[in-house]
Amino acid sequence: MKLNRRTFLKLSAATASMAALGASKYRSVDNWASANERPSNITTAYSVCNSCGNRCGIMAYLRNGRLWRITGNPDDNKSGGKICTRGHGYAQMVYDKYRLSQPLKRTSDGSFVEIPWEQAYQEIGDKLMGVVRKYGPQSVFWSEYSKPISNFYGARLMAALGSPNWTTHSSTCFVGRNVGFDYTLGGLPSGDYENTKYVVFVGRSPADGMGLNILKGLGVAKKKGAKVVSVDPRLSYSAGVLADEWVAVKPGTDLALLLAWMNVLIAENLYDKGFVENYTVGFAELKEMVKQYTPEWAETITGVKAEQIRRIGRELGANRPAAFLEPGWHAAYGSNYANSTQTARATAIVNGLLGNINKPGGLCFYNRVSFGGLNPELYPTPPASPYERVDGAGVKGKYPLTLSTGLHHLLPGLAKEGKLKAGIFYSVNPGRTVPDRNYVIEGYKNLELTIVIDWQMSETAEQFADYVLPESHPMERDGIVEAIASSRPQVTMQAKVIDPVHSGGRGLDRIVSELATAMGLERFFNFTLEDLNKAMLFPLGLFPVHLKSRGIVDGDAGQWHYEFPVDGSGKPSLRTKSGKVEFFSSSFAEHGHNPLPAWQAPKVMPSGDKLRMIHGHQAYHTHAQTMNNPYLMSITKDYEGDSIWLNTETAKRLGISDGDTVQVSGNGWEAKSKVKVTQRIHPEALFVPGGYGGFAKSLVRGYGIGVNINDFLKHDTEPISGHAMMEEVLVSVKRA
Ligand SMILES: Nc1nc2c(c(=O)[nH]1)N[C@H]1C(S)=C(S)[C@@H](COP(=O)(O)OP(=O)(O)OC[C@H]3O[C@@H](n4cnc5c(=O)[nH]c(N)nc54)[C@H](O)[C@@H]3O)O[C@H]1N2
Ligand SMILES: Nc1nc2c(c(=O)[nH]1)N[C@H]1C(S)=C(S)[C@@H](COP(=O)(O)OP(=O)(O)OC[C@H]3O[C@@H](n4cnc5c(=O)[nH]c(N)nc54)[C@H](O)[C@@H]3O)O[C@H]1N2
Ligand code: SF4
Ligand SMILES: [Mo]
Repeated sequence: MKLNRRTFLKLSAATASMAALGASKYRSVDNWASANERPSNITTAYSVCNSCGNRCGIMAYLRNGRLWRITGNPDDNKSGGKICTRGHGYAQMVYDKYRLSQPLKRTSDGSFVEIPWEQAYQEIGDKLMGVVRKYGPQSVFWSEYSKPISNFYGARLMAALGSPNWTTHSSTCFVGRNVGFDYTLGGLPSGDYENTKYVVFVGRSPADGMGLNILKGLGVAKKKGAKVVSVDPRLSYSAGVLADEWVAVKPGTDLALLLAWMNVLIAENLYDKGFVENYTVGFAELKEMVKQYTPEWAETITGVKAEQIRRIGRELGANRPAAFLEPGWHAAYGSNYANSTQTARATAIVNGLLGNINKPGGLCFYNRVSFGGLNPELYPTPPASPYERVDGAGVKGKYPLTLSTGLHHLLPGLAKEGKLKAGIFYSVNPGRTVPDRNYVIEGYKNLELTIVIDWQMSETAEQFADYVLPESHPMERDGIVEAIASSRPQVTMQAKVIDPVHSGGRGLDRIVSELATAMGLERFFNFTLEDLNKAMLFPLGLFPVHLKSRGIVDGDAGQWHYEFPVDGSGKPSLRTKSGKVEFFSSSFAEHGHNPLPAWQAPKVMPSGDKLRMIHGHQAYHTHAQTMNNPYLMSITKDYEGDSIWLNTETAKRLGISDGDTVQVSGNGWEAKSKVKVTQRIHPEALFVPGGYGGFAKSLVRGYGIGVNINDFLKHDTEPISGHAMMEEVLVSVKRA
């Protein structure tokens, strides 16, 4: 598994090409645009990139009113004024011929016909109210990829109907991480990247699963000599470009590594004693438990040499408090393994031992701006639903510890059981992004009413929508004001920068308000998006026009200090039960879960020629939504980005060569793929990139290209935070 940096840099042609796209070509636009010689047919406008959860500030350049280029907004303190390849590609989709332009209704032969909006509202409204009357409001759900606009309008529509089931994508993304951190640190802090001396990424690759704030901060820290370690079964592009050391862990075993670091920090007295004494609970129990988890023990589980584990543990201790384990997002403990929630707890605990909370170069809970809201006397707030969530999120005896955003991968099964009867999908494509294709499709097909709101077709729309409502492209509409969280809190908003290309599309605020009106619920939507934005900005002394003309404004959230949070009487006030870092979680114990993150193996383990299938994001694609994007798909073609990765030794043993077409089988699913044979992947793993394997016929540019890990997964749920398990799968591979 050895590889020197020079060979790697040659291999990373894809990254180099993206750097070229992102840096040299567009830098010249910035320079040119800031000069005073801008021709009069070029105008600029500010907005926010809607292509992923990072929501970077952007500047749009229009030539004769047509979107021409976008660049990062230099005032964005989080992104540092940069945008990624996907930002460029996403924006250009406004002019794509495959965009939806009119509401669609499914006919009896399964095809779709265009219908006017008024008819769509009337029919959907009647049917939705019919479902509510017949089965109760708890039989209706909302599902979304969490976005500011739908967080508000989706949740409000469900409340107006009396449904408790407003749901986001979180159970296939980050819920294990958040629950682990919430019950240990009382929330999810950010890394103080710029000031750190030592950072360990455990299954987080910010140059693939883009995190521009991380890349920006590390650029500064590395110039000051900071060390970066990447724990990843794969030498990711982040590991290759940013890391000083790669820890090639066996996938699914990160918990053992983390326990061994606790062991080293405690056994060698490298932890922060003052911090542990004042600001943590459960140290004695933790100390007792981790005695057994020596680096030698962890080597037998993780495959990482004991000396390497011990040395990194010592380096962490020597650099504290300006050293941290990055909180991660999806891969190692967001929603992949049976041990993910406890792995997230363990990550948070190592940080607690390092005493790095709110310290320079550590993990910080930054201030956030506080928005106002609509005056309920003028704009009545719908009452909270009296029913329990059908997916069991927050429900005693089911998933009481999980987030209020629900468990969206459970919904198809609940539809099959008849507990859910109607659903609205906004900016989410479970037909392609949720594990177990057959479970998802067969489940959702039982719904009596399915509405998809998107700007293009999707597997979800094709497979089970009764109505598809076209939202206008984000470049064509305003959004809700939002906070940018960083050491300097800021406020921004997604703003309309071009006139709509199609007259048929509408923004979600309008779609929801008009649909609610068709159902007689207009009293809860008697305001415009502008009214809402004004109400939210009021306490900040701002108006939407300020954000439209300036893009980003610094919010007044008070001076932020590097201090452990305390209340008025000086008592620790983290948002945990005790106000302190909880090494021992009494909440976990109360609900029958281990209060300490003892070693727990993942559900399945590779052996012989059975390999673990793992996945990860690709710098130039967003999940499955960019599979029909001609610009981004051309990068896939140029760099054979849809190839799966197989380790050189493993490939040799199986008689497979680089570039071969292989057959992959597991859990009753089979698929063919091109293979990239490389030393950059653990011998027991097979890596599947991104969200390929599209099967929506109307998304022609991605149809049938590559494979998708979800096809090889069987529906399953981790019991503590209730997330999906997206890497608990073994496959075999042979030459096709
Ligand atoms: N195979 C595979 N599965 C995955 C992942 C993966 O990388 N690979 N990643 C996992 C993770 S981390 C996550 S977060 C989830 C994401 O899961 P999803 O949210 O389902 O994924 P996406 O493919 O990003 O997009 C869903 C849909 O949103 C639409 N859309 C985009 N912008 C807008 C908009 O402004 N308005 C409307 N109405 N629609 C819009 C897109 O056209 C697309 O159809 O997937 C998870 N599942
Ligand atoms: N380009 C791009 N950027 C994105 C997104 C996108 O779709 N495209 N989506 C955004 C979203 S919603 C998310 S959730 C984040 C996700 O960002 P990340 O959390 O970084 O997630 P992944 O890309 O899934 O995986 C990161 C790394 O984890 C490794 N990995 C896989 N299994 C294991 C394991 O068992 N242990 C360890 N230690 N490592 C493992 C993979 O090889 C990969 O290099 O990215 C965000 N940014
Ligand atoms: S990271 Fe890229 S895709 Fe995500 S918001 Fe920023 S520019 Fe857009
Ligand atoms: Mo995600």
